[in-house]
Amino acid sequence: MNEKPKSHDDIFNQLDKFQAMDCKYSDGRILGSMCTEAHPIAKEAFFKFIDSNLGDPGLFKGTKLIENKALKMIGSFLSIENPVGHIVTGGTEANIMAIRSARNIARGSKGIKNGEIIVSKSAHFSFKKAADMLNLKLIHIALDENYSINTDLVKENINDNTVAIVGIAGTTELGMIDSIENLSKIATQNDIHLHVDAAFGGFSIPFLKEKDYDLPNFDFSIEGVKSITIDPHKMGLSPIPSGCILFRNQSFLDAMSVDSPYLTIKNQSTIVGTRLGASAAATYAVMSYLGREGYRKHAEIALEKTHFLAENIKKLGYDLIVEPKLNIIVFNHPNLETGELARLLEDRNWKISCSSYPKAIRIILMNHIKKEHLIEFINDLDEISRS
Ligand code: 0PR
Repeated sequence: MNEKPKSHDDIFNQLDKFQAMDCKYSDGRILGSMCTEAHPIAKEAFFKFIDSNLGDPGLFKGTKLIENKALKMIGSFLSIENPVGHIVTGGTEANIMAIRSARNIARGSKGIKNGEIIVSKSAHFSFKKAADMLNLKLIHIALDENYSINTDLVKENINDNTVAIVGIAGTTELGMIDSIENLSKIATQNDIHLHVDAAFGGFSIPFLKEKDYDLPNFDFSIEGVKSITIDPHKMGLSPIPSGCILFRNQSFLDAMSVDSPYLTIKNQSTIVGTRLGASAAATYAVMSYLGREGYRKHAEIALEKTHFLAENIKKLGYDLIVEPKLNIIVFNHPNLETGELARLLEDRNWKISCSSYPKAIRIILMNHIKKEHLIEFINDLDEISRS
C-alpha cells in the first residue's frame, strides 16, 4: 500500500485504465452472459442507498420497508400474496438458503442426518456448493428427450434421506423449464421440500405467459413449491448483486435463523450478515418504473431477438440443439467441433460461452444485444460456414 495519499485524479486515471480492459455490454459483443447493464433508474437508486445495511434493519427501517415491498411485488407475479424472504446477493446465495432451510426442517421433523438433494444434470453449480457446505449428497438426475428433468427417475431416486427436490425454470445452459407440476406431485406425496430455481426465468416466464406464450407454470400456485430463487440482476434489469429468495411462509426462514443478540433484530436467516440495502432499493425502483407492462415488453423483445437469430442460424445450415423456450440459443456447426467453432468466433471478438451438456455454442439474448449486433454475428457465422 502507498505510504502517502494519492490524488483523486491519479486514482481515477488508474481506474479508467483498468476499466478500459473490461468488456462493455454496450459493445454488443458479450453474447454469453446472463447479466446485462442495469436500468438507469436502478443504478440511481443503488447509489442512493449505497451505505445502508440490511443486516441491521433496526437502523435502516426505511430500507427494510423497501425490501418488504420488493418481495411483495415479486410475489405478485409468482402467485403469492405474502411471501417471506430476502433480497440477497444472487442465485447462489438464494439456492443455498433454500437448501439450508429444507435440510434443517427435514432434520427436525424426520430426523434426517445424512441428507440428499435431487437435482437435474442441468442444475447450476451453486447446488454443488450448497451440498458441500451443508454436508448433503447431491443426486444428479438425467434429462428427458426435451432436456428437462426426467421425473420418473426423480421418483426412483427418492429415499428416506431426501431433504429437497430442485426444479429449474430456465436452465442455465439451455433455458429449458422442468415440469414443476410433476415434481410437485412427487414432493407432496413424499412430504419433501420442492425448490424452484427460477434465477434466470423468473423475470420472463410470468410476463411471457401474460402475452400468451405457451410456457408451463412454475410458481407458488403449485402446491408443492416451497421456495423460489429469482434473480433481479439477470432478467430483472437490477444491478449485480441483486438476487431474491422467496419462501411460502415464515417457518422456512425460522428453520435457519440464528440469534443475533447485539443487533437491532434478534435473529438472522441470511447467509450474509452485513448486506446491501442498495440492491433492494434498486430492485424496487426498477420494478416500479417498468411495471408489469415494461417487463412484458422486455421479455418479449428478448424472445423476438432469439427467434430472429434462431431462424437465421438454421438458414445458414447450423444445428440448433433444441428449439428455444426462453432467450437462450444453443447450436453447433454441422462439421466443426464446438471448440473449433468457439475459437473462430472468439477470433472475431465475440464473447460467447459453451454449454457443457450437450456441448455447443451458447448465446443468451440479453437486453444489451441489439438487432445490429445480431446481423453482424449472423454475417460472421455465414463467412465461417462458407470458409
Ligand atoms: N441458478 C441458475 C439457473 C443460474 O443460471 C445461475 C447463474 C445461478 C443459479 C447462480 O446465480 P449467481 O451467479 O447470481 O449466484 N447463471 C449464470 C451462468 O452460470 C451466471 C453468469 C452470469 C455467468 C453472467 C457468467 C456471466 O457472464 O451462466
